[in-house]
Amino acid sequence: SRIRSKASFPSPVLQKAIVSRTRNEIDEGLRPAGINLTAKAQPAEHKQSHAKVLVPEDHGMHQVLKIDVTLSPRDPKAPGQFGRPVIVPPGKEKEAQKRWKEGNFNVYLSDLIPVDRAIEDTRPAGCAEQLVHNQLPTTSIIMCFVDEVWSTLLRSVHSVLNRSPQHLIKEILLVDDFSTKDYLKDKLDKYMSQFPKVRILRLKERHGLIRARLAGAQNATGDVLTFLDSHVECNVGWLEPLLERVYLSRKKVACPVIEVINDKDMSYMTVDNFQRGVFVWPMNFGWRTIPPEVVAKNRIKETDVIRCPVMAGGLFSIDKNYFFELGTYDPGLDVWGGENMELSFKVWMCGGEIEIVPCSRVGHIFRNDNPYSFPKDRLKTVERNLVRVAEVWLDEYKELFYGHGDHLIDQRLDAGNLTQQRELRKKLKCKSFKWYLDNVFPDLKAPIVRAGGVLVSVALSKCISVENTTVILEECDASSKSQQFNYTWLRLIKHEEWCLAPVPDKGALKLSTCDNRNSGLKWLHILTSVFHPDLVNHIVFENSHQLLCLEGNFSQKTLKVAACDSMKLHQKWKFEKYYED
Ligand code: UD2
Ligand code: MN
Repeated sequence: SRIRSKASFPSPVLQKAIVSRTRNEIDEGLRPAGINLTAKAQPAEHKQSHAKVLVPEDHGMHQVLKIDVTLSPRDPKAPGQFGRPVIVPPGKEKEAQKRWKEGNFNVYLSDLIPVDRAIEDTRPAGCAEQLVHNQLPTTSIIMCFVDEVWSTLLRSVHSVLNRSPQHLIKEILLVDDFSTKDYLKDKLDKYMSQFPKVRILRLKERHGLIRARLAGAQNATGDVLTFLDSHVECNVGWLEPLLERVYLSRKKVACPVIEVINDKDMSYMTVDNFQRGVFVWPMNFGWRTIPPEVVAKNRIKETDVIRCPVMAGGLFSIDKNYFFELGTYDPGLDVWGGENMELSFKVWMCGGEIEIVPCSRVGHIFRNDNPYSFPKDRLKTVERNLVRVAEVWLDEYKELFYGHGDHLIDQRLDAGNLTQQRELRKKLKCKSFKWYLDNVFPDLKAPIVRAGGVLVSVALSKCISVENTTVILEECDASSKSQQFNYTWLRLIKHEEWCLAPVPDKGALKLSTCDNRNSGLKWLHILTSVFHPDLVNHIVFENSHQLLCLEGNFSQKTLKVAACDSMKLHQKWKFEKYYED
């Protein structure tokens, strides 16, 4: 369905061979907050470790975090260790199946895997040697959750604690979005109390992930906000490359490469390099690989930062003050979905940048369905969110969003009050969506109308021409102004500001003032044959009882609507140009 952006996720690639690890072993000791790992934080300890420091500290930079090579997983033989796939033990299949729905992934296996398991260091070669500034800003990690599975929530937190330089983590804010599960109350409080940096913020009612993140942001004390989902595993050295980008420019929003924690066997899988976050109409997020020839021609390296038209949404670092300057998220967005589009457009159009940082990698459990309930209908919630985004940010291109949807939601859906969001856009002096398309996402196909030029009768080779407030058939003349029509995404047949419409109950035609919401003006020009193979090239008007088709009569130079008939050549039409693929 249109809102499951993850369907377009590229096949979660090459599970990397499990190599035996002699260097850079990941620390698997349950390491409570308070142990420093970097040269910056604790130079003395760092010198003792085996990690090499290439550049002395006074040069102002240091290498990204290396985990002390002398540390090794507590239990190297434990299931899932090093990110290996796990198999449900014989006889336990039923139980595993039963527990699947607790999180819409293999919860049974997750519970078998150590909460601090090691995973492969999947970074491209060169990342471990990269330098970052000593003066990196601190960050608050914000993790919202609603009824998250115990073991995955813990694994998320441990991966942050164990694989981040201590001094950069101001706090880990767990925002409990009104969970119903008992274990997420006292038991969680007690468990997390061993980690002084972990704070739990409990919301008194369900906020949805967007407003839950905002609650987290309002309570954060770090310089940078780093948002994470509650079922992730941060990989070695994940944090510093993100903060480095924000440090270089406070208007950079830095995203890690999102890798895949397999929902069935819980293995940690890497993904292809050179992927950008993009969207396709009607605003579905997806990843698209930069074509190999572009990579070659521009000598793009695997470690190079990638500019992204949109972010996936869940995992990113943003300067806290900048986030508030941008007006945060639209707080009118409900529960789930669309907020990644909103923030992406806002950042780009209002002077910022969104980047994927290949040296930062975080695994995430991609699931086929949300494991929690939506207070209202799920589809409607997401569509409403997207309508808010479209109405505020897409300018004239919003028609492409509506036109690609399954139905014309702008007519029915109350997206709520948008005044504040529109004023914010003005106040921030943000650029147009056209600018965004030209400069940030030039490869998006976004023709402003579907078809245009002269409208030719296939059988008669004559063209429709405007005469007073109606239309007639004439010799075609592509240069004639009165023969120019556009077929819009909202299904209007437009001549300048006038729209073609049937006169109700008469069969005759007229030109009326255009109105995107008036169904009395909407035509379906069928170009492909999926639903109505018999009506390809027809121009169909649907009234309450039947399908009417635009029909030409050359001897009388007239046009009318009549019952659709797939055999009638007089009902077949072609525009001069079609802008879709
Ligand atoms: C993706 C994003 C996710 C968010 C989402 C909506 C990634 C990896 N994930 O879907 O972060 O941007 O798209 O556009 O990019 N949650 C709440 N309250 C709610 C619903 C969810 O706290 O009412 C939490 C949830 O427990 C999870 C996070 O919000 O930690 C994201 O939800 P998700 O994992 O269901 O979203 P996902 O990964 O399908
Ligand atoms: Mn998620």
